Amino acid sequence: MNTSDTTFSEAQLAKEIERLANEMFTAPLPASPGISPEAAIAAIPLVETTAIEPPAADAPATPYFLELAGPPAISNAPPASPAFAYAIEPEVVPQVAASPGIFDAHAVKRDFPILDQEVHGRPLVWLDNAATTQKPNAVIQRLVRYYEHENSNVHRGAHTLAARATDAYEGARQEARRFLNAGTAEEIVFVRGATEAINLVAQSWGRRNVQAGDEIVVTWLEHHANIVPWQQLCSEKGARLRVAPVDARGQVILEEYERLLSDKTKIVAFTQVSNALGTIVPAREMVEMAHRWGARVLVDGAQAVSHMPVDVQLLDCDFYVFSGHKIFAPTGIGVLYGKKDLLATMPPWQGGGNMIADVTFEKTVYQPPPWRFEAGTGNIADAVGLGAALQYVTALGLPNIARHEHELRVYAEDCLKTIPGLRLVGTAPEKAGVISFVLDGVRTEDVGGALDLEGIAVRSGHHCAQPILRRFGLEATVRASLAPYNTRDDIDALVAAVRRLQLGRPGSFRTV
Ligand code: 7TS
Repeated sequence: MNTSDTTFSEAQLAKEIERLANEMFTAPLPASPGISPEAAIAAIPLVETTAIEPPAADAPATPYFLELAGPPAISNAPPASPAFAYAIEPEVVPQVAASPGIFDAHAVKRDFPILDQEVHGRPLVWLDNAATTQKPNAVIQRLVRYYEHENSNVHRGAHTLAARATDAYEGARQEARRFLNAGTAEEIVFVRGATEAINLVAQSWGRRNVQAGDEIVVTWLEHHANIVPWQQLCSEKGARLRVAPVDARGQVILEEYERLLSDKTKIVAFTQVSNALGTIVPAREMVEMAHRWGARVLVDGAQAVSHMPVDVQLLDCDFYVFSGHKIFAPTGIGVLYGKKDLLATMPPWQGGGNMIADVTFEKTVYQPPPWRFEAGTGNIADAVGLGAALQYVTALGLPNIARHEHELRVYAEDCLKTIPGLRLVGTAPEKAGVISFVLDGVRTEDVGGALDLEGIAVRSGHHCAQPILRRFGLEATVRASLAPYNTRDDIDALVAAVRRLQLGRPGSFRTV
């Protein structure tokens, strides 16, 4: 199929991609030998836990014994002595009018020890932030403190370290609540990352609420993590995946999106910022349109949270997901936000310790959310690290970050556009943090390799978002992605190296 803009209308393209998406994923899932873990869990009778007995009067009145005291009491009070003053106003889109002059990217860079090194004899320039971000001292030191002074399992134990670890873990949940402006910390579920969060919703909410003939709507911008779990669900249930198209600049075509919605739509799942193009979608409007049809909405914030203030109450989304490692926290930890009443209707998707209130061989009584969804020992230390990262970002100020990155991106795009044979991919007016391009006559992996030889890290490939690249007739792009520690020097280094490559003179000419 020819995906050039001139051959197909946007609507035809949308239909074609939707047909292919459904065709590819209607094959039945392979039969698993024996009983699957999901089936085993589904076979355990679900007992709603709103009727959990309160802890006995003589039970210790601490949140540290999940098994004895029921769920820990979570309050929304801010920590007694916050490390930073939280000065931002929640916003849905970047506020680029933050106070000028107070943001110093060079100073921010000094917070990140990994950036102070040479690669191939050149100062490292990290422009692969959409894949993962580097970690500031504040996060590294928080992990050190945790392992040196606090390490224990949580919610179980009379000893001091168990209490410290529990406080630190639940404190991080509070931090995530504050960061997203969720109504209560019970709406914050710790997961491995955005991928796991989406799978959790698809498996737990989706299996219970999506039936044959129902529809799930995504957009053409999605990362595979926000496509595959829904395809799996559609395949299992006989539901249909529908895809909202984007225009030639990489913006969701709202009229087409709206046309896809109907009373068959059970859930809409879309990314707030495209990882491949950087497009910021009109999330609040899209949530509202979906809600008019009674559909639930999941917003994938993996590429949004480090670039713009997010307020889940303002967005009014039902679910919001993000990965810690893309916002200066460790890998292996992330957040699923879900509206409290909605989470309370959802069965667990994994069974085990920590998520139960009572187990007999006949039945299991589950904890209420969020613990119901956190089976087994969680990633305690990295959750604590996530809390430190969110504090760090808040102290920098997301409006400042948004303004700085906006200026840097516009500067980079203006410079790159002057290079003959370079094509920017994704030119929406509202973008965050991502500059994707291809260079005539040079393979993207060769661009990536040549830049690496100059100490510059970018990603080249399909960015786990093949449908959107194919929408532009491409299999791969080179992607430079920004963080608050990037400077104009970094952009100058990138532009100079790409220019040399384009002139056929790859090599070691870099002077910055
Ligand atoms: N959603 C979006 C929009 C993403 O960009 C990514 C990861 C994910 C979900 C999945 O996040 P994970 O932490 O669970 O893996 N995106 C990228 C990327 O652009 N390059 O590497 C990973």
